[in-house]
Amino acid sequence: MLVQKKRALSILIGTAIGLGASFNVTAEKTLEQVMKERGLTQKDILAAAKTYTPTGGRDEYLAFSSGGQSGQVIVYGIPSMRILKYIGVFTPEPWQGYGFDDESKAVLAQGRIDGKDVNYGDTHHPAISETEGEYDGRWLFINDKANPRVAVIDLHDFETKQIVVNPLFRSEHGGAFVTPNTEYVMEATQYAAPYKDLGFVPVEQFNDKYRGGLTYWAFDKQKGRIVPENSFTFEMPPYSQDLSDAGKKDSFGWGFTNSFCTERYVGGIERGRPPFEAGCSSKDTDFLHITNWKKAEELVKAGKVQKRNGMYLITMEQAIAEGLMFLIPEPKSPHGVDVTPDGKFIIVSGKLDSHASVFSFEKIQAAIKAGKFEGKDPYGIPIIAIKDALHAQVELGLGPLHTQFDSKPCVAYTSLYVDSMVGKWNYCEGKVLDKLSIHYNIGHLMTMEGDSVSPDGKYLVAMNKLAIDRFNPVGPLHPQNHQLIDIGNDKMQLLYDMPLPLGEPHYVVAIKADKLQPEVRYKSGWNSRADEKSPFATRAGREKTERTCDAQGKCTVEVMGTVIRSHINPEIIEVVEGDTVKIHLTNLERAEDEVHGFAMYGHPVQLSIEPGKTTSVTIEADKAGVYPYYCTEFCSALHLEMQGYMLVKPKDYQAEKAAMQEGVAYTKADYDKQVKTNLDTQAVIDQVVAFITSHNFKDYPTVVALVEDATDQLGFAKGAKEKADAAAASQDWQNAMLWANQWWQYQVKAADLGLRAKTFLEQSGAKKIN
Ligand code: RUQ
Ligand code: CUA
Repeated sequence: MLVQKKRALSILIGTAIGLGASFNVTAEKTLEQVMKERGLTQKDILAAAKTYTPTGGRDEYLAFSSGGQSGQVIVYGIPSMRILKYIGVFTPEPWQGYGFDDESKAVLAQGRIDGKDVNYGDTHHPAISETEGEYDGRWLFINDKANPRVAVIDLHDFETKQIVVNPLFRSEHGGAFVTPNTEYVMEATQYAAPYKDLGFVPVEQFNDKYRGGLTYWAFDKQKGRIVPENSFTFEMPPYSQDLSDAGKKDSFGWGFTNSFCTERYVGGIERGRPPFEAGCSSKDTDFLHITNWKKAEELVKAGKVQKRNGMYLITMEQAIAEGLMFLIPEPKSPHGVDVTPDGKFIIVSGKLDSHASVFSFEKIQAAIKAGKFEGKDPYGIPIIAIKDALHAQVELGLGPLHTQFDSKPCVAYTSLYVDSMVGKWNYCEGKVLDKLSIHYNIGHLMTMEGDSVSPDGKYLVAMNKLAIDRFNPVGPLHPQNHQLIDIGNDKMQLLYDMPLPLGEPHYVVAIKADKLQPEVRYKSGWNSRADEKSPFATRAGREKTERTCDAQGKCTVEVMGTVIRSHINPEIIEVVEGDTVKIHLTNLERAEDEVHGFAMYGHPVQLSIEPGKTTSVTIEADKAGVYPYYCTEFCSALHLEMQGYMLVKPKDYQAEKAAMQEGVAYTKADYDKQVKTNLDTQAVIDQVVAFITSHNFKDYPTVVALVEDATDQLGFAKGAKEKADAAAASQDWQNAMLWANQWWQYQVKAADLGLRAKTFLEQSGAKKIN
C-alpha cells in the first residue's frame, strides 16, 4: 500500500516537475516532507501543478472581471489566478492617475448623471469585442447597473476611453453584451421607471407610464467608440428585464433578453402592501424577449424611427407593427440567458425552478413565420407558446442561473446557486453529465472564451457570492471567492481558490492571452484618453513656464514640463496666490516600465506618466505657501531626488535679492575627483556600447527603446559636461563640481539602460554582427 503510494507520488512528481530531467532523490523527500507538514494530498499537488506558474512564466488566458461596486475592472491570469491590474472605469483609481489628471477627468465627466459626478459604479458584465463571433481582443465593455452607463476600455493600453449614459433608463442590468461583429453593445433595463424625459410620475401609473427597454449601442470599430447618435432602443413593458445575449451564426441579427417581475408588481410595505419579493414571484412564468436588431437597424437607417431624448426609440407599437419583438414564457423568475455557440439554442434558467429550459431558434422562427402565437401580453406583444419554442427542459438542481459552454459540442455548465454546485450537462440530449460542489452560492460561471462561437473549454471559473470560511477572517466584510476548475476531463476538478477583495465581481470574460498585443509605450507626447497627440507634448530642452493674465487680472501659469530619470523639469514652479496652475508633463522615456508619477502636497494630484504619455493637471493655487512635489514611482536609484517645489507667493510679495544658501562648499579637489570618476564611468559605457553595437540589437524593439533612452541620457551628459568645463575654466568650483556630478548622474542612467540592453541581448541569444 505504502509502496504503491510512493510510486504514484514519484510518477506524479516526475510528470509535474521533473519533465524527464534526471530525477533527484532529495527533492522527492522534500516534497513528501512538505506535503506531510502542510497536510497536502496528491490531489492537492496535482491541482497545484496545474496552476503554479514559475517566475517569468505567463498565463494562457487573461480574465477581465467586473469589479462590482468598486466600479473597476480586475485583470487576472488563468491558470495562475495572479491579479495583474485594476482598471479604473467608473471610479477614480489613483495608481493610474485615473480621475486625478485632466485627461481622465474628462472621461469620468462623460458619465455624469444630470450634471452630477457619480464616481463609482456597480459593474456587472464585461464583454470583449468580437469579429465573426470570435473574441478579437481589441475592446472591453462593461456596464453600471446603478446608473445606466456603459464604458469602453481599449485593450491596447487597458485604459478606459469612453462612458456613455443611457438617456432614457434609470437602472439597467442586461449589459454589456456584444453582437457578433461588435456592431452593437446591448444594455437592458432592470427596474422599470418613467423614461428620463418624463421626470416624476407617481407609482400608481406604473403600468401606463413606467417602462423597461433594451438599448443597442452602436459601436464604431474604426474609432473604438460608441456612437450614441446611431444607437437605438426598444421600448419594453415595465417588466424587470434582466440579462441579454446576442444571437450568433443561425440566430445572427436577433437578441434575447429575459425578465422577472412580469407581474408588474409594485411593493410598498410602508403603505401596508406586501413586499416586492412576494408580488414579483407569484406567477409561474416570466417572459423571454426576442428582438430583431437587424431589421430595427434598417428602419433606423431608413429614417423611420423617431428620437426621444436624443435616442432612436422603437416604441412597442412600432415594434409590434413591424414584427420586431416577441415574447416566450419562461419558468419562474429566471436569471441569465445564454445563446449556444452555434446560435441554435437559447438557454434560460429560473432561479425558483430547478430546470434549465432550452429554446430552439428554429422553432421560434417557425412560430413567427406561421404567425402562431398563444396570445398577446397587455401591451399587445405576440407571445409564442412555450411548447412551440422549447427544445428540452433539464432538471439540473436548485437555483440554476447562468450557463457557459465547453469546446465539446452540446456540453454546457450551469451554476446552481442554491445547491452551491456547478452542473455539467448536454443540452442537445438533455442529460446531466457531472456535478461539482463549490463554496458557496455560485452566481456566474465562465469558461475560456465561453461567450464566443468557439469556446476553448479547459478551465472554468466559479464566481461565488459567499466566501464564509474559505480564507483567513478579515472582519465582517469578506472577500469574494473565484474558484478555478479544470474542465479538461469528464470529471470536473477544483484547482484553486482566489480571494478577490474589491467589490462583488458578477461576471468575468477570459481571452487567449496571445490575442492581446498591449503596447509598452505611447507615441511620444500622447494623450492616451483621447488617443491623439497632446497639444501639450513637450520635447527635451523645450520645457517652459508661462504666466498670462486676463483683463480681470486673473492669471494662469502654464507649465510645459518633462520627466525623465531622475528629474522633473521644472524643479521650481513660481506662481502667485490666486493663480490657476496648469501643469503638463511628458515622460521622455522609451524603456519599458519606466513610469514616473507626480504628487503634490495639499492638492488632489497623482499622475501616472507612462513612457511617451503627456498628462495634465489643473491646480488652484489659492493659498500662499511652499508645496513640495515629487515622483511617486521608484524609477531609479535617484528616484527620491526626483522632486521640486511649487512656490505660491503672497499677492503683495516683494522678493529680496539674496544668494542661495548652499549646503556644502566644493573645492577644485572635489571637482577633479568627480571628473576622474566620470572618465572611469565613460570607459564602462564605451564597453557596453561596443557590445551592443557589435550585435544585431536593431532586431529587438525592447533594446532599441533602451538604446534610444541611453542616447538621450548621454546627450544630456554632454550638456552637463560642457557646463562643468565652463565653470571650471572660470574657477567656479562650486558649479564645476555640481555640473560634473550631474554629468555623472546622466552617465549612470545611460550605463544602467545600456546594461539592461546588454543583458537582454545576452539572454535572447543575439547574433554578433561585427
Ligand atoms: S448578475 S449572479 Cu449577471 Cu448581475 Cu447573475
Ligand atoms: Cu521618477 Cu521616481
